[in-house]
Amino acid sequence: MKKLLFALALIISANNFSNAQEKYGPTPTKEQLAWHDKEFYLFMHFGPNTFTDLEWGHGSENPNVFNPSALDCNQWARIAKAAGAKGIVITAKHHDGFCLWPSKYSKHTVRESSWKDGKGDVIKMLSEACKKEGIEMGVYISPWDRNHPQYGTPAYNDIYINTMKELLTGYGKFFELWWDGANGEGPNGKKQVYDFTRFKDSALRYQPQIVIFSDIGPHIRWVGNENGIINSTNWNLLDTAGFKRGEGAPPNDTLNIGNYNGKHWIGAEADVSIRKGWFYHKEEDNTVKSGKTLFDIYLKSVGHGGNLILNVPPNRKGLIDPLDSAALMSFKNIREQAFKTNVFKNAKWLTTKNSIEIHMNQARDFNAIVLKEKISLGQRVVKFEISGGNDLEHFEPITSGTTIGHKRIIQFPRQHIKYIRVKFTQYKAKPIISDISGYLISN
Ligand code: FUL
Repeated sequence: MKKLLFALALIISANNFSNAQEKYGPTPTKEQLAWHDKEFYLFMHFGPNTFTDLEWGHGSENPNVFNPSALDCNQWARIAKAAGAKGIVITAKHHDGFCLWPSKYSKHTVRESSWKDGKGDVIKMLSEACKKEGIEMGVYISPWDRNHPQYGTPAYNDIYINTMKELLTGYGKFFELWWDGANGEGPNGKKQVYDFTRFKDSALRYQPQIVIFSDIGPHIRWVGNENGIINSTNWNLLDTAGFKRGEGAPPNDTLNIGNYNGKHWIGAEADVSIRKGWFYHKEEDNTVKSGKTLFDIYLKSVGHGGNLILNVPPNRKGLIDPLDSAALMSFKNIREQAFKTNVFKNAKWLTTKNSIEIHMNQARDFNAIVLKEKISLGQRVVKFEISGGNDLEHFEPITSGTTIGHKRIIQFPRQHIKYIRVKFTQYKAKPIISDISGYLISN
């Protein structure tokens, strides 16, 4: 009886694991927090490469090659929404310099193409479509420009800023700005010395809420591979001093794991394409990943505390290909099915300084636990162990893990038990767990 009363006294509400609700170490800004909550969104590579079957256009392509026969951004946004994606990030300008909007600062744009007699604007159409569907939008603006005559001269830094300004002030709010790390030669064989400090200050002046991606942030980082996989140990922290974007970036495994004691909160965004290439190529139709493969990637990106940006490149018609949309819907169904029934839903939480126990009123089948840390107060858990049983006196080990962060999906062999304990065996500060749930995921 005494034991029971003690246990009851420890039952506290879900998001109140610790009373010491003080920040520990670097913490995310409110924009970064909102970004973490998006978890999954689409990437779209679209432009002359779609029509020339290149991955890196030369910048000397005839703009007339860009001529989608049935472009429909509403179809993109509809499919994104139906797939559960929170937004679309589009290559407004890739390395070939071609602008999907009629930029004043370039002569290599949709205006120079015969598509819609040079009167089209993909960015406008997409921003309207996203608004209509209630999803968000972001832009990839490649600093590397293989077309612009000024590339490789200081003047190009101003041109890049003006180009950003047009996009960031003309089409409503964007949630994300994407800077890839590639930096090659321009049309005159020169390389550019980018003024990223000015680029960043300008972007944030035009859209203070925007979250900027690059190898090293400032807000979110690359994960060191293009397979969509984040290490199971994932710190949202990174040291950036002395590092550059592109060739001067930290080693890929550092980007994949983060820095244990990193000075800045820079979350991980896993990028991957649904197909072999980033742009649509008909001969890669047989490389479209299955819903099951995409779910596996999801478990290793979102399930490892980061976000997943999944590239779904429109085809030459200017539509998401039926093969890709079918895979997206299968992915969505697998996700929904997997996380439909939280077996811990009506269970009691019992917490101590360094553990959480879940007491269900009967044994249930499950093979996955989802843990969330209250990251607004910092990332704290270093290691945990999960055990359980049907008798409070006899718990057997089930599995163990390392970091948690925004979300950690832990899988293990199927259990049929009533009691579960997550013990935090190493932490930087008192763990604050905002949620715990259990699922039976079919494989
Ligand atoms: C890289 C680029 O070089 C690829 O073409 C692609 O856009 C990928 C997402 O980023 O840096």
